Amino acid sequence: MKIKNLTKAANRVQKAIAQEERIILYGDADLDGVTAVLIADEAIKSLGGKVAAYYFPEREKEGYGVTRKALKHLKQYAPGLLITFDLGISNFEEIPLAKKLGFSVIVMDHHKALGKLPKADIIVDPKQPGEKYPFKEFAACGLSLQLAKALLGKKMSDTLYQSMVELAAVGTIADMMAREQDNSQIIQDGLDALPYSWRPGIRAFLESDIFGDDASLEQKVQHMIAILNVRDTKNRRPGAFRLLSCPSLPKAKRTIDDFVEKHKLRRERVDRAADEIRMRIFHKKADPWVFEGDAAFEYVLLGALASIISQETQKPAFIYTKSKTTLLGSVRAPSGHDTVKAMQSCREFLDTYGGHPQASGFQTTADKEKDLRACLTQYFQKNK
Ligand SMILES: [Mn+2]
Repeated sequence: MKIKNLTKAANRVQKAIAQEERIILYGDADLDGVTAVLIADEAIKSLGGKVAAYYFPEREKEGYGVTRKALKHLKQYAPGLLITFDLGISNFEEIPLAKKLGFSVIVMDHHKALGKLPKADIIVDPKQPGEKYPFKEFAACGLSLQLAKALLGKKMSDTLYQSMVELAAVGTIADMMAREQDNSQIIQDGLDALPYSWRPGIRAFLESDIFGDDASLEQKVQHMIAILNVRDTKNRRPGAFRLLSCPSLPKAKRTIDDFVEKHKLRRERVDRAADEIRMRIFHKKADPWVFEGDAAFEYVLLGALASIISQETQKPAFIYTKSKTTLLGSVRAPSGHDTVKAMQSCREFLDTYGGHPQASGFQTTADKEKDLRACLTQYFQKNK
């Protein structure tokens, strides 16, 4: 059995390659999105196709998903085939806009559909209504690997598969997807392939001295992921994308040195902000959840902060940055909580929200802060 619309998507990409349409790969800037794009890129190139453009939205500047800013930039490539990875399922307005600009749109996402589906040409999302494929916990890079398999068929050589599955494993682990069924196969194959990688960006890690002598492969991968998570976007390319597609080993090594340094500085900033939050919640031990924001909390650190605080307190943690007008937040929660459902029940106080039950995000206007806090407090008192 195949994932719904996967063959359709593969056929559409095949047609685009054959007819030399402009193909645009559009991914979330996190490691899952980046590895998903890289896998699709390798599949398309190995079939003789070309990719006209890559796009990774900068969340802090333009928001999450398919953004208007992105479409403004990408319309120079229309008409063409736009494929989105790790996002798109909730872009109800932007996808019709992309179509109006002349793009065919394939959405490859693994996020839950919010009640309806965007009007894309093809949607591959194991969590969409009507999906019969039993396994739903793919990361976007796992879906991209399935697409590559469908695209390449018998042309998928062992070497090609190994080169793709190492990326899929890294992205699946980074996205903290359940390590079961299809995912455990991806992770196992990927970890088997990784030590023999040809990819300069991975070779450079393996040959570096950043790991302890007795670090296991799994520990090395976790360390690698932490460093690849340094966003460091240049020319619209996230650091992980630049490093994992870097053709030169010496250059990859220099890039890693730079990222290690940046990672260290980032760690220090996270520690400082986490201390501030710990101090604030010290007297709120009875609260069933954490809701803390500050203009000084950097947007790029929110995910890390929410996950530290949620782990320490074992409560859902909503951590946000605020300007005079806007609140922008990241949410993490222990298993058993559904933060998307929580926000759904308070949606009148939110502009946008979405993600996974245990890892999500939101945006709203500053004047709704109090009401949002009150509404969610009520929700978490009822749903501890
Ligand atoms: Mn993802």
